[in-house]
Formats: sequence, structure tokens, C-alpha cells
Amino acid sequence: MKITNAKVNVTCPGRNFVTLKVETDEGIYGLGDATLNGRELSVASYLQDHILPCIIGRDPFQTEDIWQYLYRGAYWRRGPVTMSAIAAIDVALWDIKGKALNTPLYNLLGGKSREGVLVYGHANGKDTDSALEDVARHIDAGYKAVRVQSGIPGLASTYGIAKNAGRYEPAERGLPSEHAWSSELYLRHVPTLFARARETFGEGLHLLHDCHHRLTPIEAGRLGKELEPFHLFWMEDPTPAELQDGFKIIRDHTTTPISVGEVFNSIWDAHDLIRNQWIDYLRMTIVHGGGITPLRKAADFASLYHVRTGFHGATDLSPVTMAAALHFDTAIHNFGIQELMPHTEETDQVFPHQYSFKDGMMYPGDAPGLGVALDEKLAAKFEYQRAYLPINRKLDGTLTDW
Ligand code: KDG
Ligand code: MG
Repeated sequence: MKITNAKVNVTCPGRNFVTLKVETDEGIYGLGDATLNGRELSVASYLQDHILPCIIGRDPFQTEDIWQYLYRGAYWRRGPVTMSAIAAIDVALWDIKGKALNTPLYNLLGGKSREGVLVYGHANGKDTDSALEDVARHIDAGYKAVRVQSGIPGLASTYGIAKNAGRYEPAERGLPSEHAWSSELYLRHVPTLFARARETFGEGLHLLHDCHHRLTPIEAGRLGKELEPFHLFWMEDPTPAELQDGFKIIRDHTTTPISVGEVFNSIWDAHDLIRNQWIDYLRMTIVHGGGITPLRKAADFASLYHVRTGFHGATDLSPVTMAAALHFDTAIHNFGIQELMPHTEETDQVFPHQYSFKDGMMYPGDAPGLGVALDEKLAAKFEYQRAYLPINRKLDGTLTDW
């Protein structure tokens, strides 16, 4: 089998997605997600202008060699643009392999290790009461695990809170919007939110929280310690992770489990975190982590240190990534949990898929390959719209992490 053609599709059914379609001489095609929120066109160009000419004529079954060729062959390594582009190729090739062998992707990754994939949904609200009402709605919808974010008294807006009740979508048209931040106000509020959540819903529900990279290690240690009585499933991205040693400080102070990695793009971003057992869950995803080929190795490495996966699954990861993640989650031994932020109806129509949700679990379906398609005609109706993620400033105006 040979790769005969590859094209990049950019569409905006409510939000932007970049998708790669790789075609072969046997009429089988594969899809890969290349979406990098707020920087989409840079990945489209990396693929179109630099990678695609190198893959025509190659054997799509050679996923390992092609991955090494694109990673080592560029000389310039790592970074979210490079790794998202490589991931798109890698995932499309695994999709082709599955279709050519007439088997779902999970069978190529080890077969089913579990019946279903535990997912967590996002509850949010402008204050504690409305956040808890949203938790109740998630329980009614069948969720067994819920991330809880609420507005912070004294701050006009914060990460994870929908402007109008309902879905939260951080990327916005126009130039980046600005949020105000105070760690003092946040640290005062969050333990009260989780005290109320446990009191209201009991111990049977998994509760999660995303700090979204905003605390120093010692502040995160304090928060983790204060959250211990409420038994969180995890505290996510407590501090920016460039300095991996920072996580030792958090670990030394709390038994609240830690997840990190949605902005990672290489195992080297997590190497010390894993081998020192400073984290519990790795969130680096298939799209931003360079594809299935390196993620499989990262997951196996993590398994040696009791670290499980907890893949990022926000709406900026397309249904192609969601499908790939669900196959991966089904197959590997050290799966932990999968994030789920449901896509809009328009997005689901542009990407018809086999995966499904029932009673707090997801299932990849049994179609060959990924089990997801791209309706190119419909996609063409939704033109790319430039959008940015917000920025964050401390109350005195200093720029800080969003
Ligand atoms: O593009 C950025 C979002 O994917 C991110 O802000 C979402 O933190 C996030 C999460 O945990 O889903
Ligand atoms: Mg997050």
C-alpha cells in the first residue's frame, strides 16, 4: 500500500479544527487531528508546506519509521506546532492500518483491557450554588466523575466558568480577552466549594478540579492539603510545569492526587515528574503529544511508576482525537480517566463518529480504524475564524499564567 495524496482541512463548526486526510492507492484513507487552539494555521502550514511532500509514496504501515523520520529528520525537535503536525500524520496512518486490517484501532494497541472508559464532565457556575446545581445536572446525565469550577468571590471572571449558563468555551473571536487573578481570593474560596460539594453529594461521586497552572508550588501544596478531607480524584495543573522539580514541593505537602500535562508535547516534559513519582496522572494527549506512536511508549514508561493516563478532552481536541483517545484508553493497562467536554451539534455533524456515551462511560465502537469520518462538504460551509485564548493579569496588572 502507498500514500498517494494528503490534504489539510480547516473548518469552524462553532470552533476551529484542523484535520488531515491521508489517501492511499487502495482507496483507504485515514484522518488525523492537527488542532492547536489559537494557533491553528501554523500547524496547517507545517503540514502543508513542510511535511506532506515527504510522505507521498510511503507505506502507511510504517508508523514507527515515518514517526522517526518526521521527528528526527526535521532536526528541530519538539514544540506544540511540530508535534501536533506529526501527530496528525501518525494518527491518520494508524486509522489506515485499522481499516486495512478491518479491525478497530484498540485491537492494534493490545485489545480491550476494559469494557468502557470512565469519563469526567465539567460542572461550572458563577458561584458555589450554581456550580453545585450543574454537578447535579451531570449526575442526572449519568456522570460518575465531575470536575467542579466556580466563580471566585471578588474576581469578575475566571477559568472554566461559562459567560452565560451552559457550555464553557475559552477561545474567543477578536483579540485575547483579559481576566483578573488573585491566588489569595482563589485559595480562600476553593476549599469551601469542595466542602459543600462533598456535603451535598456524598463520597460516591469522583470530584476533580483544575487549577489551570496558576499557583506556585507552595500555594498548591497548601490547597492540596486543605482539599484532603474531600478526597478529590485529582487536582490538575497546580503549577506551571516547566520546572519539574516544583512538583516535589507539592508532593511533600499533600496526598491529594496530581494530574498534569495537557500542554506537554514530549515525554521529556514529564520525565522527572514520572520517574520521581511526583504525579499520579499524565494528561499529555495524542494530538499535542505527537500521536499514538510516542504516547504508547509514554504510557508504558508511566506504568512503571504507578502513573496512569488522564487524557485532555476539551472541545478544542476534535472528534478525531476523541476517537483515538477512546481506543487508546480501552487498550492500555494504566488508563485512569478521560476528560469529556461534548462538542456542539454542528461539530458532531461535520465529524460523524462511532463513539458513544452511556452512564458515565464512553465506548469507541467497533468500526475498523478510528470510527470517525469528515463530512468535507459540510465542513466547507464553516469558514476559519481567528480566535484566541484569554490572558490573565494579577490585580495590580502583572501578566500571569492563564
Ligand atoms: O485550549 C485550552 C483548553 O483546552 C484548556 O484550557 C482546557 O484546561 C483545560 C481542560 O482541562 O480541559
Ligand atoms: Mg486543564
